[in-house]
Amino acid sequence: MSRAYASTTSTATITTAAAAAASSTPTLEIDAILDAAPYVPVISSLSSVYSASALPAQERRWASLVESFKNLYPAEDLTFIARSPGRVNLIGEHIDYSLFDVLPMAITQDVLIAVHVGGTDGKLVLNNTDPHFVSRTFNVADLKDLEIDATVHEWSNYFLAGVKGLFSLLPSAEIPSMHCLIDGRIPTGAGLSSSSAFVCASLLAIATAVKAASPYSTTFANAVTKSDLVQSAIVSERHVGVNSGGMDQSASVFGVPGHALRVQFYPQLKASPVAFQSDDFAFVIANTLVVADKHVTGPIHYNLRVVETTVAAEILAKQCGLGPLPIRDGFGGTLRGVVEAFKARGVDMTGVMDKVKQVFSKQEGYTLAETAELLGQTELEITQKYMTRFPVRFERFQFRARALHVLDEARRVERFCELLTHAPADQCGEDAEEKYLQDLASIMTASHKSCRALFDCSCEELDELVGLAVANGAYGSRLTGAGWGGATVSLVRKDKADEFVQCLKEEYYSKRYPGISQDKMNDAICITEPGLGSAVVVGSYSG
Ligand code: NG1
Repeated sequence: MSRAYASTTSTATITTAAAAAASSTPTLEIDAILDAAPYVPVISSLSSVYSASALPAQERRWASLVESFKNLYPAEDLTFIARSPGRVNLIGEHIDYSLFDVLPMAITQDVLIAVHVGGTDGKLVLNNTDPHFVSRTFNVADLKDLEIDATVHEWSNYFLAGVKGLFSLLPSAEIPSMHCLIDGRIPTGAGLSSSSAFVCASLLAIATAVKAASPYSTTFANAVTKSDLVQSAIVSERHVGVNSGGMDQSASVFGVPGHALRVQFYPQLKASPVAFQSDDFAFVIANTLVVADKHVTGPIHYNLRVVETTVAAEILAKQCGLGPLPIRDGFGGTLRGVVEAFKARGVDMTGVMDKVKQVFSKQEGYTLAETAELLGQTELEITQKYMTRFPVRFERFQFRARALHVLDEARRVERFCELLTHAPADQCGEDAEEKYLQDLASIMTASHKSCRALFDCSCEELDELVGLAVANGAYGSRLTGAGWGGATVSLVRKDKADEFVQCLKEEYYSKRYPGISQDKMNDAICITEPGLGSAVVVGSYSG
């Protein structure tokens, strides 16, 4: 191991830009980055966006995007390119919407939106470099009152969610004519947050365009703060039909190169970059190539889990006499609220898990009628409150298993961060290093097991990839993101990472998908580096 294990963290509260700026007394490097730079950065060189290893391929891609933009809109200048990345979650799955901390990091793969601002046609034109997504045009004058039909799976809805976000930030904004070309390189349904990256990039593009078109503005820098972008993107993505947490948008906007991000949601949203002090390990993302489309399967998967965890919290509060819980985003109480209420009564996490087992003693789950009895509400009241805006389908709610996963996963995040940030320097040496990596990995492995057995969000292909990863030298491996398909993340030694990737290509991709092309495999599995969050790029669009 090249450096001691001690690593650094610091915290930047992101309630509002003004608050962040006012409270900023930066004592640590990362505080300085976030507090002194509350706005999404405006950058003129790709070398500030991508790592040296990613840069050559990205330069080719950006040149091709600029070329395509010129061919599509020959008479128009390219005003700027808005960019937001995907993320991989290292630990903390399905607990953001219960307001527990998570540990994602922004990745290289991203969504780019090339924009011309300032035409006179009064149109928002959306084109995509992927020909599957056909061109869409809207009158900018109609955008304010536009309703998104979440029942229709339509690619431009994600951009329109950004429009909604803009109006929630700036209700009297006038969106100028915008002609856009979008290039997304995050595989969809892979658990790498392509949808949030698209919404964040869209909101950033529109906010920047509004600033650029303003007669009072001489620059379009500082169009939107990172905190406003995150908070507004979280709420606006719900217009697309998913009752989402806030992890993805936070990672996409706040990403810091070389760092994971500890994202906290309680008592308020906070992002704390966590540096990896060791150069010796790497994370490998491997996509099962099973598309997990939570916008389609929301009623039986993602949105149902949000209901199960929310109602479990409400029942615990009622049955244990905790009083009313603080409500998350107008939806319901949270398991974090339950834990905090118990903490105030001197009950620790193990005690709370015991209460969960007592209150939810029926292992087979609860019907709606049984749920109504536990909550002291009618079935209609429960349906209207929790299952109308985001409809769900179920036979029995699995309160016990879901709540136990959430509480234990929250503890795993604590332990993982503890290991990353406070590992003592005197642990240096081969054996200590081995033990350190094994400790981190065992937390990841336990997380996967819990996702599979308690949260029921894995699938055969994810389990197979996790098994193959461990059999081929990974210290630990787990599904990342929502699950039900999508990708795994594995902890490997950096010097073994290429060999590891090759093994998975042979043992998973070539066997499951005979005849798969090298390009497709290279897209599916990669060694990942924590990268920069959202940015606006202007200028030469090169390194
Ligand atoms: P992905 O993997 O992007 O579908 C979803 C949620 C996250 C989080 C994870 C599970 C959205 C936009 N994202 O991520 O907030 O709950 O699942 O940990 O809903």
